[in-house]
Amino acid sequence: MTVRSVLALGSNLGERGDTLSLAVADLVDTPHVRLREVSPVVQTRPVGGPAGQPDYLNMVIEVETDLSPFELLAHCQAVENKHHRVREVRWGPRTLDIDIITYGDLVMEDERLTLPHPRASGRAFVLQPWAWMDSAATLNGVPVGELAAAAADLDGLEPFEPGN
Ligand code: A4P
Ligand code: MG
Repeated sequence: MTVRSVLALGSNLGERGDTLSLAVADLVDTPHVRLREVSPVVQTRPVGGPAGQPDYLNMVIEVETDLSPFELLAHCQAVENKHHRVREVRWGPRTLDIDIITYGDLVMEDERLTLPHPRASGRAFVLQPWAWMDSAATLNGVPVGELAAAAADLDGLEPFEPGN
């Protein structure tokens, strides 16, 4: 059985655009994960965390997978680790963060994995690229474009032009 899952990627250190492209390639470099859709890349102001950290690049992808939720989480974390993600400060700068936003319609709450992602519904840096990727997408029954329009961080989000 396969399930569709939306993954969100973010980077605000190093060669951000290259990191995101390589991470997408790594995520689907297994027969267990197939790439279905890719959003545009957006540049966003940091939400939370220490003041003065650099802007992020963010994007989302939709995959089809036969991995279980925890297997998919481990796979995402292995790709983060490959890109030298070091966990120091919560919400601090990072070369690569990969979150599972949805896993089919699964709703679960575990300290290692909460689905849908508990903070996604208020974050334009996830919702707006998602809406551009899939205009019919909903989260908790609400169109993601509507959620994006209401998100506090929509102001300051812009399509990323490589070279900036
Ligand atoms: N975890 C629980 N549920 C999930 C899920 N659905 N997907 C657990 C992924 N992980 C999940 O994450 C901490 C723990 O969350 C993991 O061990 C996992 O078991 P982490 O990646 O180690 O740490 P983190 O990312 O610093 O914390 P967290 O809570 O995931 O941060 P957020 O809420 O994801 O925020 N601003 C902009 N503009 N763009 C960004 O991308 N990202 C963050 C991170 C803050 N501000 C940002 C951005
Ligand atoms: Mg994370």
